[in-house]
Amino acid sequence: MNPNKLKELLKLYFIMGSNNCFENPAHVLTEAIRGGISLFQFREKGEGCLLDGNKYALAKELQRICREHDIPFIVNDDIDLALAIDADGVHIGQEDEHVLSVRKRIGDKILGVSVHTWAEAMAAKAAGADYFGLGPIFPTSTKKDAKPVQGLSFIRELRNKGIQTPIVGIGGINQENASMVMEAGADGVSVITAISHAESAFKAAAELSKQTQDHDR
Ligand code: TZP
Ligand code: MG
Repeated sequence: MNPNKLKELLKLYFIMGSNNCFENPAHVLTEAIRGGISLFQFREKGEGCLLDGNKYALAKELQRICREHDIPFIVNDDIDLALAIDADGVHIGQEDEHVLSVRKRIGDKILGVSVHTWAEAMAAKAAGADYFGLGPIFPTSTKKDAKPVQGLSFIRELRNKGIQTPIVGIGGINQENASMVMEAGADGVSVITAISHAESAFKAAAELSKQTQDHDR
């Protein structure tokens, strides 16, 4: 995808699965969209997550909501699911299928890759990643096997070295610190609980959206 168009989409990237929600996931997503998210990732993993047909059914339901509002729908890890439902893209980590092989399978769909080092970033770029996910930026309890907190230094390093690839930060990002992530050079922020656990997903998304829009460069 065109990097500038993707940078716009990454501004407020909401990630969610059923086990991240206290309320009906379809409702949480609808409210988040109303609040102004720009991209959605279906991440159905971890304790208590849905499997097989139930996972598929929720993916279809959330995808339909995204389509109604022109929000691209990204699938975490599960390339088979992404292909089966014709998702708009996938996001993978270093432990998942190799970037090159995923790129071959998904054609020109959006491909995001989590990277933690310069070498990982360069390899992901060479293999066809459209954007980098960097994190955890701040402490988070949402991902149990998260790598050590990296702060803003890696975002700054990539930008200082002239890397133009779209970057989104993840991990512990909320209304208080989102603007720091943008200032460091990210194109957007991805959040799970700042929206999914908020009393109002609408208000949380609206506030975060304002923070990221204010950083138009
Ligand atoms: N990858 C790195 S941190 C993280 C993922 C999926 C979890 C982010 O969740 P939260 O609730 O926004 O901190
Ligand atoms: Mg993964």
